[in-house]
Amino acid sequence: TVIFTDMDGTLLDHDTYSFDAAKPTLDKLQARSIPVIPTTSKTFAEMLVLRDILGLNGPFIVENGAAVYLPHGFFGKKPTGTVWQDGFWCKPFISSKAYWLKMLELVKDEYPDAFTHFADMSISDIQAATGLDEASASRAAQRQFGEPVLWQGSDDQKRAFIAALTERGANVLEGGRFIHVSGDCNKGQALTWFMQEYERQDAAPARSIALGDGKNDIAMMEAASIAVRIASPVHAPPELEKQQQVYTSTLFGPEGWTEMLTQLLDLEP
Ligand code: 2M8
Ligand code: MG
Ligand code: MG
Repeated sequence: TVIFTDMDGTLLDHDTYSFDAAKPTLDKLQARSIPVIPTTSKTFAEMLVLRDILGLNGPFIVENGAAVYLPHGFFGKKPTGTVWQDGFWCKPFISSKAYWLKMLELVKDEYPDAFTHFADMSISDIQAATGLDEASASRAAQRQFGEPVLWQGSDDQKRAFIAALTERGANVLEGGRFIHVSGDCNKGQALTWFMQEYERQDAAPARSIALGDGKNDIAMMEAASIAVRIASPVHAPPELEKQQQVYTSTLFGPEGWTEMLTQLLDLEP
C-alpha cells in the first residue's frame, strides 16, 4: 500500500495547520513501512520544511502535481524521466509559471477588482489570506510552476474567469483558499506516474489510497485504488465520478485522517 495525502484540510487542520491528531497514526504507518506521500498545492520550499516537521523523509508531490520529488535511494534504480535537482530526483510534468502570469495580466482588465494573485501580493498579504507565519508565507510565495489566485469577485464572475483561462489553455484547480492556475498537471497524473514507477522498481502491483478534501484532490482520488474524502468545516466533499471505492470521514482534517486510516488499515486505535 502507498498513501497519497493532501496537506491543508486533510493531514493538516484547515485553520491551524496542526497535525497533532494524525501524529500517532503517522508513527504507526512508519512502523509498518507504508509510504506516506504528501501530495499538495504547496511549493518545494514549503515541503522541504514541512516534511521534516511531519517526520516524513520519502517522496513528495508539489504544486498540485506539477512535479514529483524523490530522495536519492528511495528506489533502487534511477526513477524514469527524472533530473537531479536541489538534492532530489525531480520528475516535472509542466514548465515554469511565466506563461500563466502573462495570461493573468491579459485577462485582468475584464475582471476589475475581482482578484489578486501571489505575484501581486506582499508576504504580509499572503499571511493575511492564509494565516501562515512570515517565513512560511515567503516559502509559499516561491512558486515554480503555477500561480495561486485569490478570488474577491462574485461566483458568476469566477465561473467566467475559470472558463476564459481554460479556453486559453490553462489548467485551473480550486484549492481550499485559492484558484491555482498552471499548465496541464494534476495530482492524479502524478499519482499514476508514481505508482507505475513503484511497480516497475518493485516488480509487484501495489494498491494506492488517496486522501483529500478539495476539488484539486478529485483527480488524485479518482486515480487511486481507494479514495478517502476528508470532511471539511468550510466546504462540501468534492464529487467523484470515476471511483467506485469512496469513503468519507465524519471528522474534519487530521482527526478524519486518523479515523479513516485506522479503519481501512486496521490500525490499533
Ligand atoms: C495554498 O494552497 C491551499 C491548499 O488547498 C489553497 O489553495 O487554499 C498555497 O498557496 C500553498 O502554497 C499554501 O501553503 C496554502 C496555505 O493555506 O495555500
Ligand atoms: Mg486541501
Ligand atoms: Mg491542497
